[in-house]
Amino acid sequence: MTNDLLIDLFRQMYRIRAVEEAIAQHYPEGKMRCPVHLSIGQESIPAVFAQLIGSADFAVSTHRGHAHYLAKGGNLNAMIAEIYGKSTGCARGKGGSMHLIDLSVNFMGTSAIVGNSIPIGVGLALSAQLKRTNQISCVFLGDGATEEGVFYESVNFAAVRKLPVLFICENNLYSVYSPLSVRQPKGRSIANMVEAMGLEIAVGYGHDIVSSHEIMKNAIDRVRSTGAPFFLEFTTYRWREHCGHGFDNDIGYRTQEEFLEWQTKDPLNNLDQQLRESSSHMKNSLDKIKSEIELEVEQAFEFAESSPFPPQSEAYDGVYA
Ligand SMILES: Cc1ncc(C[n+]2csc(CCOP(=O)(O)OP(=O)(O)O)c2C)c(N)n1
Ligand SMILES: [Mg+2]
Repeated sequence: MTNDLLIDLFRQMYRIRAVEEAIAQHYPEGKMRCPVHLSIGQESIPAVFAQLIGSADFAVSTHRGHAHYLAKGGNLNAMIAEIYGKSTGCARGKGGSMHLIDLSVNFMGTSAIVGNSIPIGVGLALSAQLKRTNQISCVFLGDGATEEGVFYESVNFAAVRKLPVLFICENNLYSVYSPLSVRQPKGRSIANMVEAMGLEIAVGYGHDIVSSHEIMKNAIDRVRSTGAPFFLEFTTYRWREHCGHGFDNDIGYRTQEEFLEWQTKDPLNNLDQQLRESSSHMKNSLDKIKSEIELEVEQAFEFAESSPFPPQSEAYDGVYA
């Protein structure tokens, strides 16, 4: 991978992390009145996705969807304003963190209901097939979502109708406080199960950005050339509590040792170090990228804070339409 590509990956990862760190920092002020599910620690796959997908293709995501929205090119100001419940938000302040959408880049939505966006993503692929648009539909999901019935219905439908869907499962080993070991039989592979349903699959270690890039690029090419669905499973790890701005390693469902071990595998930190060691000029370039991003993030929070709340007269707009 060239240095330019690596620097771009660094930029993508740093931007996503800076946004979510700022959300975590401001959250205790009590102005964001919706739950937030942060994906700090999981930035590598969204960053790789950002490099490989443009705005023409569709994407949908989950309750933990900030990174996917940003990776697809979703408007940052509109996302932060949405989390602040402001009328300038991407869902006009009515949806909050779990209802992100930016139609201008075909980011078609996220949902608070686990598994809910999967059939929507498959339906978008059906629309692309019927209209012969050559778009593909990318469906982000967690390991927990593969335990929902609708996941199997959707995968089956995508296989039978040969739809251009790229499923991207970010397996962060947990569903809320339940590890995979108490939810699925020992030794079962999610990807192998999906392969048995008729899909091509690939599995990767999400924090290896170079191999993840290659795996995802190959999968996107396959979906585009065959028009058929493909399932990707990447291992990753969330640092913060399941829902909220804090940490929850003390409540007993995972150990501090496990958490610290995953921190050493942080793709952002590791890439930062690798790039700095690669040339003496790199430090300045990376510092410049960081300060530009920090300014952009600060301005997004100012935009959100200074935006108006939706008027009461709009309270039921779109609800019973
Ligand atoms: C249908 C449904 N069941 C349960 C929940 C509660 N819930 C919210 S997030 C979550 C965990 C989902 O785990 P996973 O898909 O692995 O995503 P992660 O949170 O790890 O990113 C659960 C069970 C929900 N929101 N919707
Ligand atoms: Mg999970």
